[in-house]
Amino acid sequence: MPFRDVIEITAQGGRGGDGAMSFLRLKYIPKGGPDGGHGGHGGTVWLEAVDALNSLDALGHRRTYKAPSGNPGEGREKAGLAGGDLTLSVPVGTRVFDLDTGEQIGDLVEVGERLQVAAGGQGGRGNASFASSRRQAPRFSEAGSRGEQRRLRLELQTIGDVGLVGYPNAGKSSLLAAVSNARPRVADYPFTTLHPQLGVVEREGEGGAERLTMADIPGIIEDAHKGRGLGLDFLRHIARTRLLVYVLDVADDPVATLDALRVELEAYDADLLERPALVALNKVDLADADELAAAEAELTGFGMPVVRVSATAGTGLDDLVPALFALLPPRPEPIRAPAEERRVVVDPVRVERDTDGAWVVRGRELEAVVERFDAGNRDAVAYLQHHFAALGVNKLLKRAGAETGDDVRIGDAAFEYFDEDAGDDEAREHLRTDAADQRAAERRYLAQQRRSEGAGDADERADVEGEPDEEPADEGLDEGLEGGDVTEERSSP
Ligand SMILES: Nc1nc2c(ncn2[C@@H]2O[C@H](COP(=O)(O)OP(=O)(O)OP(=O)(O)O)[C@@H](O)[C@H]2O)c(=O)[nH]1
Ligand SMILES: [Mg+2]
Repeated sequence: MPFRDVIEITAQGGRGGDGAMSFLRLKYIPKGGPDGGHGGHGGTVWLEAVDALNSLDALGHRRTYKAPSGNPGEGREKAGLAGGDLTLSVPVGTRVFDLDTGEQIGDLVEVGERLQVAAGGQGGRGNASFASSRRQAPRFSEAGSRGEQRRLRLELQTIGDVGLVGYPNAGKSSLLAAVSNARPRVADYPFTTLHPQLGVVEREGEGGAERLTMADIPGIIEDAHKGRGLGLDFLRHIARTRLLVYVLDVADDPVATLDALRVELEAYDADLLERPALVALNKVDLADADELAAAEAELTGFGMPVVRVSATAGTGLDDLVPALFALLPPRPEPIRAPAEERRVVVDPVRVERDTDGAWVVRGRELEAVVERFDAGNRDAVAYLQHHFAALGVNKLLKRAGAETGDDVRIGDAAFEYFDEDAGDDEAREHLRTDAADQRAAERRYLAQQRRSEGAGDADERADVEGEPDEEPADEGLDEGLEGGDVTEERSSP
C-alpha cells in the first residue's frame, strides 16, 4: 500500500434545508396563518486526530467529503431534521492548510483533537417567521444556505521527540529496534525503510519510568535535495523533533557522510542544523580500534557528543539512551492563538457593468442573502429591500450610472433597477399600485381572520391602518430594486 503523508481534499458542509411555505388549513379556518417551519442545518465536516492511524492513506481515495444536507421545514411550524456531522479521522500530527489561501488552519497534535473544516449551511426560515403586523401572509420562505466549501491540504508531520537521520543502510532501523518497542524492517540493502516509524524508548528514572518517542525515517543520500533517492520529503517527519541523532556507519566515511547529511538538512530547513544533536557512530563491532579512534577524533570537531554503538551487538546502548534523555530539550508549551485574534473579513459590495449592459452587484454577504430567496417572488424581493438598503446597493448603482429599467444581477438572481429620485412617475405609480394592492389584500385577509376569531385585536388594527412598525421599510416603494415576475402561489421558495 502506498504511504501517503500529504493529500489534498475538498470538504463540503451540508446544505441547509429550505424553510417551508405553508399556511394552516383547518376545517373551520379555511385560510389560517402562515405556519411554514425552518429547514434543518446542514452537517459540518470535522477532522479528528486518532491514535490508530499513521498515514493519510485512508482519506486519499476520495476527493470530496460532503456532510449531509438538512431536511426542509414542514407545515405546522415543523422544523426539518439537521444533517449529521461528518468526522474524518486523521493521524496525530496532521497539519491542515487552506489550499486557496495557503494559510494553516489547524494542527492536530493530540489524540481526540477536533478541527472544524467546513461549516454546514444554515436552515432557511419558514414563512411563519416572516409574518409581521404588516405582512401577515408572507408567501415566501428562505432557502437553506450552502455549506462552506474548503479545499484543504493535509500534511502529516510525525510527532516524535528524537529523529534518526542517516544514509541508507547505516543502521537507523536497527537502532530503533534495539532501544525502543518498535520492530521496523531491517535488511542489508538501501531504502529498506519506506515510511516513518515511531518507537517509544523507556528507562527507569528516579521518579519512575521516563519515555521519549523516536522517529526513524527513510535514508537520505547526497543530492537528495535534487530529488535523488527518496528526496527530502520525509524530513517533514523529523521537523517536529527536538533532538536529532545522526546515525553513521563507522566503515562508510563517517565524516564525509555527516557533512553531506548536514548539507541536505540545511537545504530542507536551515533551522534543523540549530537543533540539539548527537552522533551515534554505528557498527563499531566491525571496525578496528585505530579506525574507530580516528573517526571519533574527527567527528568531535562538529561540536556534538559522539556515542559508539553497535545496534546489532547491543554495545554502547547503555550510553546512548541516557544521552538521549539528557540532551532532549523540554517540550515547549503549545502556542495557541488567542480566541479574540479573529480575522476581519472585508466584504465590500462592488458594482460592475457586464458586456450586455446589465449591472452586476458583487459581495459575498449580499450574494449569500439573495441566493436564499426567490427573486421572482414579489414578497421575497420586498423583504430583501432592507438588506439592499443596509449594504448601500441602490446608492452604489445610482452612482455607477444605473437608470430605471436597467437589469441588475446579484449572483444568479435578476432584478430591475428603479431610481426613486428620478421622478419617473410611471415607475413610481406602478410600484405604488402594487404596494397598495398588497395592503388591501392584507386588510381583507385580516378582516376575515378577525371575523373567524370573533374578536379583534386593537394593536393589530392600528398596524393595518398604516402605523409604522419596527421592521425596516420592506414594501418596495422607498427602494430601488424590483423583482421579476410575480409568482402568486409557490410551495417552495
Ligand atoms: N555488523 C553490524 N551490522 C549492523 C549494525 N547495525 C545495522 N547493521 C546491519 O546493517 C544493515 C542495514 O540496517 P538497517 O537498520 O536496515 O539500516 P537503515 O539505516 O534503517 O537502512 P534504510 O532503512 O535502508 O535507510 C542490516 O543488514 C543490519 O543488520 C551493527 O551495529 N553492526
Ligand atoms: Mg531503515
